[in-house]
Amino acid sequence: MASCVVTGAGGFIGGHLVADLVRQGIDVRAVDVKPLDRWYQTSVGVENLTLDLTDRDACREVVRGADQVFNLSADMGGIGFIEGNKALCMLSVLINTHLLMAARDEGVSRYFYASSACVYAADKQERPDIDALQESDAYPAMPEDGYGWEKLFSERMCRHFHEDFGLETRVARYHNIYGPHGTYEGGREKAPAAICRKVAAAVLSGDDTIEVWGDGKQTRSFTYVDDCVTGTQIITGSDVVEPLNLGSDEMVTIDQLVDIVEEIAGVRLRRKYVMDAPQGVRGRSSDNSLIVEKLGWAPSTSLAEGLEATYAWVFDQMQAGRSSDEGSAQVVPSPPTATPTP
Ligand code: GKE
Repeated sequence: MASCVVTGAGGFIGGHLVADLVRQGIDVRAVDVKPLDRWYQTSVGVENLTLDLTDRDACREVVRGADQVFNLSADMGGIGFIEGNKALCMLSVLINTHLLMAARDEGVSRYFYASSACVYAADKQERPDIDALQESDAYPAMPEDGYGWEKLFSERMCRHFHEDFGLETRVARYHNIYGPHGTYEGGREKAPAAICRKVAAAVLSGDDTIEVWGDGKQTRSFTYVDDCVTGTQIITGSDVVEPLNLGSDEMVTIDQLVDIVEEIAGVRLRRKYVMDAPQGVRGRSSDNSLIVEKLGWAPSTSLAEGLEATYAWVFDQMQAGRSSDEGSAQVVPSPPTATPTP
């Protein structure tokens, strides 16, 4: 019997989560809509399934016999993708809705939903020097159009399945997760991977200019994938039903992000600012007071440290001529270690 189901397991965060669960000796059933040869990572000893979870019967099949469900599946990407694909992003509502129904009907004991900082109200993110976002800033609701509305709606669906049906739901609001084994090209990539790709391309080609979307003064906080995987499990194991930020509170401008990647790569490049490219909100960062108060934990990997690993991986992929969609690493689990606790 699989004790954990991870949906979106062929994607970036899902692949890392599966690998970490397997390292702890946990039985995992991994699911993605993509064929297995396009999963970003696969782990040895896992039941891997290719299924379309917008379909209600598929959700029931996947959840059957499982103790915990981690729902990380969604049609999504960076701002370049979500601004131009609002309907596709909103269709992910089918996945979470059908998975919740299946989890309720099959007696799942814990259900985790991966939400996003895109649920936060636009009027709280209009300046680069915004106050970091507290969980209460999601209301009155004015989330990112399309993607953010779907995330906010699905958060509430989790809440009401808890209140009305007693399903133990847990929700994290991810703040721009980055790291190795993620998308770095093709249109869905977020800023950290995109900037790593652009700097690596300049290094490999000898070019001295890169394009940066916007004026470089917009701000974000970026969260390293290992923190995301740890935080996801801590939140799932906790008794906190309300959504919690899962994000770094190290806020930087996009120019500072580029500075750090340039320093890692050992180059200085000319920046061409593209003002008609998608830019999203002007400022965003995570306020971690609530997660620290409730769980005594918050992400701690510095941006420089996380980008060092990310740049090295992106550079290697590009140098080897691999595309980010080719699928790749097979992770062989090391002996089990202790499950993270708050
Ligand atoms: N993607 C990308 N690619 N962004 C760039 C680039 C580039 O080459 N150059 C500069 N940027 C700028 C964007 O214009 C934007 O202002 C900022 O970096 C961050 O873009 P992003 O990483 O694509 O995505 P956002 O933070 O705006 O939004 C993402 O938020 C997450 C939650 O925090 C969303 O796309 C969601 O994927 C996610 O939920």
